[in-house]
Order: sequence, then C-alpha cells, then structure tokens
Amino acid sequence: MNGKNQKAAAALQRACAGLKVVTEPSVLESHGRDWTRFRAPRPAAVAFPESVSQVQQLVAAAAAAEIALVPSGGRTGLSGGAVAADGEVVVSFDRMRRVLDFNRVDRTLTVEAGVVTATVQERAAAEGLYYPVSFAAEGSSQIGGNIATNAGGIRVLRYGLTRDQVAGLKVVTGRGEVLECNRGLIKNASGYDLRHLFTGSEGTLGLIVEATLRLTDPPPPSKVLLLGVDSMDALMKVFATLRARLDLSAFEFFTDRALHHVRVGQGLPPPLDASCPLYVIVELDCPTEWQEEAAMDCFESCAERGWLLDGVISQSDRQIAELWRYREGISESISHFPPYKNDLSVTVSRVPEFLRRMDRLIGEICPEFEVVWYGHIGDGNLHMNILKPADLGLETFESRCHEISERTYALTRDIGGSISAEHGIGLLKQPWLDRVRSAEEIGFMRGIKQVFDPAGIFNPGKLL
Ligand code: 2HG
Ligand code: ZN
Repeated sequence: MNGKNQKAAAALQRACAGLKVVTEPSVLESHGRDWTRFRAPRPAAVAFPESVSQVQQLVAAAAAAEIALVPSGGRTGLSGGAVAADGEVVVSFDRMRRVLDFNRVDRTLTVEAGVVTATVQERAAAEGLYYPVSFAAEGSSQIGGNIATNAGGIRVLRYGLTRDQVAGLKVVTGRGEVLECNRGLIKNASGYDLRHLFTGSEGTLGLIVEATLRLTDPPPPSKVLLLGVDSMDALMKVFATLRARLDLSAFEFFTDRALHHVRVGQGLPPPLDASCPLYVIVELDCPTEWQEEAAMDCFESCAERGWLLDGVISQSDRQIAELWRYREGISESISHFPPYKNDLSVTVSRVPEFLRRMDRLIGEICPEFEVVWYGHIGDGNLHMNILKPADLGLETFESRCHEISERTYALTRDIGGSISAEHGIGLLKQPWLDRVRSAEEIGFMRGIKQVFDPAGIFNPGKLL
C-alpha cells in the first residue's frame, strides 16, 4: 500500500470511531473487484460499516478528505461497477445484513443493504409471499447492489425489474444526509420520486443503506418447457403464440454454442433428441390440467407450422430445476475464458432484425472469435459474450473487443437500443455512454450527480 493510501485509511479510521477498516492484501483483492476480470483491484482499504450512522460518518470524513468511495455488495456485477482500481476505499455492506421489518398488511420487507437476494426470497417464502427478482447470482448478490444496478433477471416478463419492487429507500448522500425516499407508500404524488433516481444510479449518487421491498403472491404451480427452434423468426412466432394463450413468467433463449459450454461446464446431458441452432426455456403457470393441455396444444400447433424442432415439458419440480440449469449455468460455464460481455437491449419486436445484423457484422469484423448469445427474449435483452481465445493476451483481446464494441454500439443505436439492459454501465461501458444517451441527457445526469455528491466521492469514473 502506498503512502497516500495509508493516509486515507488512517484518516477514515480516526474520523469514524469503531469503524472496521481493513487493509490486508487478501481483503483488498477480494473486495476490490466484482466478477469482471479486465481491471486489477487496487483499493486503499475496505471499510465495513455496521450502521447507518457509521455510513454517515464515513461519508462525511471521505468528503472532507476527498477520498473516493466504491460501494460494494455481493460483487457479482459484470460491468466493473464495484471495481476499485485506483486507490479508492471500498464500502462493503457485508456487516449490514439485518432484516429490519416485515409488514403483513403492507406486504413489505425492510432490509439493510447487505442482505443477500436469496435471503429476501427465503424470508418472503417463510411468510407465504414471494420476492420475484431472480437470477443466477442471487445466492451472493446483495439487495443494495441489486437496487443500485436495477437488476433484472429471468422473471422481468411478468414482475418487472428491481425498480418495480422498491417501495422505499434510505440513502446517505454525498452531503452526509440520510434521505428516506417514499417510505413504503403505494401512492405518493408529492413531487419528484427520488427513489427512482437512486435505483440504477450505480453508486454514483449516494449509498443505499436500507430498502423496503414489495412482496407479492407466490406464483401458482408452474411447468417449464425446453424447446428447440431453427431460426430467430420461428422463435419469435413461438413467443407470440405462447404469450397470447398461456400465462408466461419467463421466456429465455440460448444458442447451440451456449448449450455446448453449459453442458461441458456443468456435465449435463443433451436436453433434447434433436440438435437445434436455438433453444428456449419457457416457464408458465400450470395450476390445473387445463393449462397443461393448453401448453401442449400450443406446442403441437407450433410444431405443425414448422416453428419447433423438438421440446420437453417438466414432469416434476426437480425437472424444473434441471431444465433451468441449461440457461442459468451458462454464464458461470464460460467465465474462465474470460468472456468480453455485452448486455444489449432492443425492443422485443426488433430482436430478429438486430440479431441478423449482428451476425453479419460479426462475420465481417471478427470471424475468428467465438461469440455466445443468450438472454431474456421476453425483455429484448440479449447477452453477447465474446470468448477470449487461449492464445491471445488479455490486453490485446480487450482492445480487439473495443473495436467490436464501436461497431456493435453503432448498430445498437441505429436500432434504438441500449448498450446495457441490466448489468449497468459501470467502468467497462463508460466510454460508450454517449452512444446511447444524448449530450443533453448526460449533461443533466452530471448536474444531478453534482447535487447529491458535490465532492464527487461516489464511484468516480463509473457511469459518467
Ligand atoms: C444472465 O442473464 C446474467 O445469465 C448474466 O445476466 C449474463 O453472463 C452474462 O452475460
Ligand atoms: Zn441477464
């Protein structure tokens, strides 16, 4: 640790009585990064506040000494939003993991920022209710991070994003005040809804310390279909048919390359007899036999029209979990390459056009790379992972991927899409923010940042 870092850590420790501040190399390494692998972690220290008042003290001391703070949750992010590569102090919420309140009438759960997403789901289930945000990293990601990135996942199609579950937020701003946004209300027409500014702000406006989350009714018994199709056009027709007749809670896709990697990575058998270019995972409500018959009817009519090549339907809860592994295990199975990630979004109706044009572009500019696609078709959110060839250095690979990004984002903009659907801009996509947000918008975003974080201490270099 250099002298400047040592001073920063000591200044915070002095100013905040009882605050745990760690400078041990293994903790700097583990807490200075998220799941991205393109920047080496170099934080000055990691602070572990235990209470809102400790967070306030920490922020006041950091603002006075101009020490940059990087908020950090479960560190499962994929855009470098929680990476501290430049001598910042990481603020970990690992010690703020209390469930503060459950309100049965309001159907809300109030938690500290460090509570793990799966814990919220489990607590909701224990109360006979349901927290619907779900994704592969839910066993380690924390609610504060979910809110800061407005996390999506596999059930956005029915329940919306994390934003739609946030009924209230407590935030410590860069001025050290505590803001209580919305306080769990359903209706609140009293001016700007600051809760929605902090949601998705990627830790650049304030530190989210507590959240009140809306819970809902548990879904009825469900079934999962795994289907094979031979083109994106056919896939979209299947989507339209199923959506019109069935109660879908998820409609996800992956390519044959994605299937190859998840099978190797997780040791899974082929899911279908036929090999298909594209696969779909559909989850639907099946409370009675009637819905299952309707699903089989849809399946047959799609197959008769030549849109489906093959398919299976789950026969038990165990099989539901097994089928989901083909989709949820993909990201982990390719993580060792490592992949250069893009988290793109377009309107659902333009997905086939976008993928067609992207296929052409990839064939033109980087046919030597393996590109793996999967994602949330029901939300128009496509994950494009470019795998690093073993014989290419990380830096050369990254700079090639930057060239690819230029063309990809130009196409994305042309089609009216976004360069991040759910992972955030973070550190890695920051140079391209202006491809999808206008100069005026970015100007307003900077103005807002200045209001909440006048000393510019929160997550500098991320997003803006
Ligand atoms: C998913 O949908 C996650 O599986 C991760 O958002 C996406 O690995 C990715 O690129
Ligand atoms: Zn995703």
